[in-house]
Amino acid sequence: MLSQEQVRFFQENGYLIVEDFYTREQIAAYKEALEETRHAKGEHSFVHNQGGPYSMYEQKVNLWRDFPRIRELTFDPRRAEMVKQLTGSTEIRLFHDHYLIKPAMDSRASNWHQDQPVWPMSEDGPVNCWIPFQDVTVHNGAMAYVAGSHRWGTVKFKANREDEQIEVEGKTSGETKIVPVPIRAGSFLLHHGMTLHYAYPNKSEEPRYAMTVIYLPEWTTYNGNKHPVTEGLSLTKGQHFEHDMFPVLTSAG
Ligand SMILES: O=C(O)CCC(=O)C(=O)O
Repeated sequence: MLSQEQVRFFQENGYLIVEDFYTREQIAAYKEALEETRHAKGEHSFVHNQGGPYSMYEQKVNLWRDFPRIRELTFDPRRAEMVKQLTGSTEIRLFHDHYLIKPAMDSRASNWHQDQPVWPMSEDGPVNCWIPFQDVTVHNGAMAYVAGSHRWGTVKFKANREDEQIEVEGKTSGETKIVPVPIRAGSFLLHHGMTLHYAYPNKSEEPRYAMTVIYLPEWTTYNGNKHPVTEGLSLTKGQHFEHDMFPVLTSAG
C-alpha cells in the first residue's frame, strides 16, 4: 500500500522510489534466478538486444512465461496493487517483463526516451516498474528522470553525445532538470509511461542487473502499431488487452 504522499509524489513527478520493499536476501535469490534465465533457453521468452561490449544492455523479454521463480516476482500482487492506487484502475494487466543487463566496465548509456510512444497502446496510464538486483548508483547504471515530463505529451528532444544533458523542444533548461535516482537492492522504481528517462553507463566491474515489469490499466487499448510482444497475436486496433499473453495481476475486491 502506498501512502498518500507517495501517490502525490508520483502524480507530480512521474516517478516514485519504493524503498527497501524486498529484503537483500530475497533480492539475492531472485538475482540468482535471473542469472539462470540468462543462460537457459526458454520456450517462449526471447532475446531482444544481444548486449556485448559497449552496448546499452542485453535484454530478454517475457521471462514470466518460462521461468517460475521470475514469474513469482513479476506477478507479485502487492506491486500491482500499488499501480492500481497510482492509476485508479480497478484491474491491472501485465504487458510484459524483461531483464536489462548492462555489461560490466564501459557500457553505453541507455537512450533517453518516453516509453508509451514505443508501446503499441493509445491511452495514458501504463506504468513501468524497474527492479534492480544490486545497489545502483550513477557509476553502475542508475536511472534518471526529467521530473514532471509525464505531463508534456510526446516530446521532441536532443541529448548531447554522452546523454548527460537534454534539451526538450518548448521547455527551458530549468524545466528539464535531470534527476538521478540511486537505489538500493530491495527497492524499486515506478514510473509513468510518459516520463522522459534514461540510465547512466555502467562503469563498474560487475554487470548491472535490472528487470522491468510493465503494467496496463483496464482502459488500455491496442493502437495497431508493431511491437515484438504483440506480434502474431492477431490483436485488432482499438481492442483492450484481453488476452492470455497479458494476464490480470490484480482486479477489484
Ligand atoms: O535499465 C535501463 O538501462 C533502462 C531501462 C529503461 O529505460 C526502461 O525500462 O524503459
